[in-house]
Amino acid sequence: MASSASRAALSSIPLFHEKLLKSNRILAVCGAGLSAASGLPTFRGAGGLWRNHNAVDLATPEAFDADPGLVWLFYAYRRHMALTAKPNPAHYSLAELARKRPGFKCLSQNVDNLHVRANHPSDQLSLLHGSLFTLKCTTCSWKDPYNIADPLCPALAPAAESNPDPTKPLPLLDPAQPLAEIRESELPHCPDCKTELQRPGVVWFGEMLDEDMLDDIEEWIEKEPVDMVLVVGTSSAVYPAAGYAERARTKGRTSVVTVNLEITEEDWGRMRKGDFGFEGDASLLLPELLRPVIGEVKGEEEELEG
Ligand code: BJW
Ligand code: ZN
Repeated sequence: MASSASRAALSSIPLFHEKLLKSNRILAVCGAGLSAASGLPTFRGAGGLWRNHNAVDLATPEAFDADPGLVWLFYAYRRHMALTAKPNPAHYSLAELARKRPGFKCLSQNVDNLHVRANHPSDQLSLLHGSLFTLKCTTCSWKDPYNIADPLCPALAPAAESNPDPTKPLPLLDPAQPLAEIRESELPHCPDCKTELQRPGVVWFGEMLDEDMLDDIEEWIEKEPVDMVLVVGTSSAVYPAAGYAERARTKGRTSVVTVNLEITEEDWGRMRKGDFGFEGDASLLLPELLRPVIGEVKGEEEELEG
């Protein structure tokens, strides 16, 4: 465990600002906690249940093969939620950091499109796990890079309904209310091969991330030493994302900065001299932490166009 003296240094905003102002090559690794203040649930811990299913268990090719209707409803609901959500000050702060620091690159595991809607420069953003708004064929190479139809098809309409009684859970989310069975024939099919189902363009467990994107990230890390890695709102439980902070570390130079609602004793114990840990809501912390570089950030959203 870090001693109380070093704990004070690890969470010192003035020391962090000093390091930030000297940092040009900055990497961020973001997760679901970044979008929590936008009202989108995280995967693990509270909020990680969808009906009586673990969200993580639905994010697999096996779950889709076993029950494509159920998995499509889960994703249709997440599309609807993400479309109704708005980027929060954390998304806008990272987007502004990208404009102010050309040497900044943001790797995000989030599939909700909120970085894009916060106008994060696209050449400084890698969406590790794809997007809820990309559709692809389960089998052939057909892809629709951006589709925001909501509902996507009549069978998925229950996922796009507003709550008739906000004092009660949405019927779709109440495990006590049975789901209408969705037949495969009612789900969206590939317009090219015609026979196969469409699926969300996200990366499920056991699937490869986009290889060109992984090569770009490797090249970026290898190019020159990294001054700072911001690890924001992620449990760092999923690879390869979880490995990038240590992968980018040059001993004695790189500060790894954890910004998370909860920092465990184990996390504090793993931090090294020059690292930082800030415990709290990323939407409040990031604007304050990045202020010396980004100033006061006013969020202006990118228009959604179908
Ligand atoms: C706040 C907050 C607030 C809350 N402010 N903070 C090496 C070792 C072992 C295993 C592997 C390995 N390499 C690869 C693997 C296998 C596997 C893996 O990592 N398994 C682990 C379980 C160990 N990885 C893969 O399969 C990946 N593919 C791959 O590597 O291919 C090659 C290969 C395959 C097989 C073997 C070896 C190599 C693909 C991973 C795909 C992950 N997909 C998902 C679903 C995406 C689609 C969707 O969104 O539905 O991605 S799973 C889910 O987890 C989702 C997330 O992006 C991801 C990470 O979750 P995240 O974002 O960290 O969320 P949470 O909920 O876990 O944490 C939220 C955090 O926020 C918490 O810490 C809160 O405290 C905090 N928080 N509110 C700040 N307001
Ligand atoms: Zn197809």
